Amino acid sequence: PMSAPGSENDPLVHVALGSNLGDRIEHIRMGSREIAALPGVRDLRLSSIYETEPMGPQDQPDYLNAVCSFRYGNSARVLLSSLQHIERLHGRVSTTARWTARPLDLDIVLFGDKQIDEPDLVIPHMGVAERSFVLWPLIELDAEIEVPGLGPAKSLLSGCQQFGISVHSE
Ligand code: A4P
Ligand code: MG
Repeated sequence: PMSAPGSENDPLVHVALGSNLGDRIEHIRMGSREIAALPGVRDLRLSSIYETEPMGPQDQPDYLNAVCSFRYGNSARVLLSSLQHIERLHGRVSTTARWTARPLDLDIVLFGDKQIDEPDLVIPHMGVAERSFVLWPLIELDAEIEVPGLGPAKSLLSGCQQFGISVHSE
């Protein structure tokens, strides 16, 4: 039989949130509420918020980072364009420079066990194995989570740079 809307078969999706401009906590919290309100999203959980030194150019403020997980009933492409819309709502100005400051950055880290390799959509997100600020919140939400093609997230942690990560407390 066809699976009903809101089916248990919907993939478990993980999205990384990052902010290093403006009211960083508010961008992360509002961003996760906006994701929770998207069509097809159920059971959203947000990790703790972590503070990290910038990866890439050092002449930018420290980041707050978090990960949210949810069940999702639409395609990865629909999710990507919805996330880009939310980024724009938070005043993101698109530039050609990589790794530069932004009010809100949203990356699809995992989409169930799917592997996608297209010019504008790569899943698992290519940075996951090198980014403590993605791995720690991911493991906080799902201790046994596996990254398709790379293995347990836990085992990736020891090989990655830590970017001075700490749990952010207000
Ligand atoms: N894209 C491909 N795959 C995906 C995916 N799985 N999820 C494409 C989301 N987008 C994906 O992204 C560029 C293009 O990636 C999109 O058009 C989409 O089609 P972008 O968000 O517009 O640009 P970007 O974020 O500047 O790209 P870049 O260079 O990939 O940056 P990152 O990797 O997002 O890193 N330091 C700390 N401590 N914490 C951070 O969160 N973030 C960045 C940005 C730099 N340094 C950081 C942090
Ligand atoms: Mg990005």
